[in-house]
Amino acid sequence: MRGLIGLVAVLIVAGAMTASWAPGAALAGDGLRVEKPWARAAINMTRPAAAYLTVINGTGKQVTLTGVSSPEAGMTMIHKMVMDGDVMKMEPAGKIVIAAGKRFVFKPGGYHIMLMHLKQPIKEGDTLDLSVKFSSGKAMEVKVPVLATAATGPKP
Ligand SMILES: [Cu+2]
Repeated sequence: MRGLIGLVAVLIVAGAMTASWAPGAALAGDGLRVEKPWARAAINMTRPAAAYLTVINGTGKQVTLTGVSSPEAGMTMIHKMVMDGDVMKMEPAGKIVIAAGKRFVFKPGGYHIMLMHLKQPIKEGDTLDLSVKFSSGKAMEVKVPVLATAATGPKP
């Protein structure tokens, strides 16, 4: 009898874990969420891949995104696109401050996550693991579907 109760408890815990991990979303508690993660495949291993996502700050206070890492990339940077005369170029974005109740969108032509020094090919259909880090010390682990090299985003 005791064995049966133990099994039921394990099943309840497993069910709760599945419920909090909706596809494409990650939770770090306290209302911090990531939505619509996606990545652009790398043309080959010497070229970077890029990842995009939306961070929603429902915590009620300002949060600071300090960096991103991935086991698939030797180096990961947050870049932003800026105009230099009439040439668009990218530069390190530094820390990203997100006010309470606001969302921050990474997208092509704007802020993006650059995955460099790839350890394996990143191809369409793969899933990347991204860890999004915050100044609170919290990190969100995000599963990122990889789309084609010329993709402009997931289908709505
Ligand atoms: Cu870049």
